[in-house]
Amino acid sequence: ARLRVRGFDIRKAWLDGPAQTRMIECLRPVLKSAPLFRPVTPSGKDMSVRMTSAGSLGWVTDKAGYRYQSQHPKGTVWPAIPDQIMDIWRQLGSPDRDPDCCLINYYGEGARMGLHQDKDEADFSWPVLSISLGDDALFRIGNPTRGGRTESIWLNSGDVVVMGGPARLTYHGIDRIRFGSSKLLPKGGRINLTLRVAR
Ligand code: MD3
Ligand code: FE
Repeated sequence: ARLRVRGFDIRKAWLDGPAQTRMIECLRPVLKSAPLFRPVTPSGKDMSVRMTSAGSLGWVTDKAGYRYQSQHPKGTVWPAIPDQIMDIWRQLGSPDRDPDCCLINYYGEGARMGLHQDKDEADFSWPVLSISLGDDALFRIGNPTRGGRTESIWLNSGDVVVMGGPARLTYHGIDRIRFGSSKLLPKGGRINLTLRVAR
């Protein structure tokens, strides 16, 4: 099914079960080379989501601020974005350019992400593509500026969302996950992949 909510293009169950399993398998070596870390906001608060990246650039945050950089906090370059993930960008993202970052967010029990805009990228004309894997997540969609009414929808494993055009700067966040709702990840939780053109 295809849903449009406030300019977000939501493809429910874009990936079937076997494709989701292949996604998790291709992420295993990526996570081995670039382990998940707990980001710290510029104000010094630990985020509840754990993160890492693949691609020439990764998104990081610490006391020095939010940014894209070419190395994992441990000092190594990020692993390449696996072909299986690039294929989804070529189908639903943009044929004109490849993403240079695949941000990998892991939500364990109780993790959430507050309403925010993604604006650390150089050019907002490129879409951002999100792939949900594992537990269900309550996704909240706001407005181009802070405040106002919001809409919430559940994202399930295999759903792909494309944020482009005027929706690119819409506030969004994850209120909560239903921990244990999916059997995809052996330890439970949710992985969200976002493909971005950072530079
Ligand atoms: C709308 N991730 O990593 S994905 C993020 O499920 C982020 O982990 C959430 O927000 C997650 O920044 C939501 C959907 C998403 C991702 C990026 C966007 C929506 C977006 C960028 C611009 C507009
Ligand atoms: Fe975001």
